[in-house]
Amino acid sequence: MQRRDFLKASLAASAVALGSSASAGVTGQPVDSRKVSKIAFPEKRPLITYSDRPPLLETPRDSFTKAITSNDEFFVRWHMPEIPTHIDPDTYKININGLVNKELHISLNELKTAFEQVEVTSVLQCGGNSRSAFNPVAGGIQWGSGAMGCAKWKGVRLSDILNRAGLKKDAVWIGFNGLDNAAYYETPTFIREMRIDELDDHVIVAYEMNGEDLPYLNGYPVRLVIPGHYSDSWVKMLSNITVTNEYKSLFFMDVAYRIPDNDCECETPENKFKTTKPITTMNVKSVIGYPTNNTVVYHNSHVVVRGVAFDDGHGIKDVVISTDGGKTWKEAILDKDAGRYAFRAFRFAFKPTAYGKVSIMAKAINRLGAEQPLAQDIKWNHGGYKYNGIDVVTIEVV
Ligand SMILES: Nc1nc2c(c(=O)[nH]1)N[C@H]1C(S)=C(S)[C@@H](COP(=O)(O)O)O[C@H]1N2
Ligand SMILES: [Mo]
Repeated sequence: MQRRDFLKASLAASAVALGSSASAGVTGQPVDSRKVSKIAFPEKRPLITYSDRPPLLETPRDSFTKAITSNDEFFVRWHMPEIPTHIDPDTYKININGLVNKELHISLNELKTAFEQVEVTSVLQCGGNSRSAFNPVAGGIQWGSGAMGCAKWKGVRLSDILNRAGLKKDAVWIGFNGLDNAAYYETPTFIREMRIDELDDHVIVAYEMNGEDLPYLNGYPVRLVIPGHYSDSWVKMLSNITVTNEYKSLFFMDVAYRIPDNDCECETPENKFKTTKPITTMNVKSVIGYPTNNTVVYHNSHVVVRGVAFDDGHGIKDVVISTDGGKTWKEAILDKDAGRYAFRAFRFAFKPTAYGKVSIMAKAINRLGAEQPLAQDIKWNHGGYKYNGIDVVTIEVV
């Protein structure tokens, strides 16, 4: 059977009945039972590895039982294969130019001493996280649920830096450029453009992650942190900030990380919607960290389901859990709030009374009342962005 046919056939399967470990594209179940690699990258423990050049590393699902993701297990995504391997912290400069009154060349030392220092705990999630749950398959890396993490970031407000440079009256766009490069000069480097009015005080130029220097693979020595927004705009190894009054049509702004510009943000594989818009703020989502697919537990034992929930900064109001395929839902206990942009860890205790395969579902609801849709109600888009179906893991009760 062709892959496509297989996927069509599996569409008919119930979203909660299957605990299949290896098959891709079972509706609503991201494939996150892939094995971690035997080889570890510098500053990282072994992670799920899709490519080593550029490095594409996913955090295993079982990490998502706690509010902070540690640096050595934090996922990694680069678009460009050429990443500088020698960065001298004594000579590194962030350049601010374009439509500014005064060009700046800020050293790391100046960044840490000549500006107000701020901290924010925030989720960093790729817009393509959980893409493998889309059915039919959507193009791109078939991430499970681990293209995300939450860290405490420290740095300087972007607005403080821009104020020091002084924006000219006609300034509209800001381009952010990292030091990574394409292998061929025709391909663009990684540049993001944002409208100045999209950026607020929460945006920081960060040099610290969970109390340490940023790991090299997470953008050492500095990266943008844009709480509440998908991480394609969180430019790593940030070296240049250019203020302009025209939109430059750069590859990543024009092609990648865009969704249909209609109300449902959806389309079909056959009918691509003509106009697109960038993905920006994150929708409400939860991921179960324990148990995971195929975990074996004893009948009538005390099982504590644990996971994390988050949204774009409105804050999580409730997480509800079902252990009967969605017929009944009970409230999980939320751990203490680590800030509106952070993971909200949750716990739910239950005693399995059935034998065999049992599915556990988690649904997060935010303070606006927005909630995760059922997997079968997820709207499809070509890029496979913004998946936030109710999370499902299927365990074995013996
Ligand atoms: N310089 C640079 N910054 C980048 C990227 C990149 O390829 N180059 N990828 C972006 C995307 S799409 C994601 S998902 C995040 C990943 O951040 P991480 O590797 O720290 O997890 O970095 C963003 N910033
Ligand atoms: Mo991404």
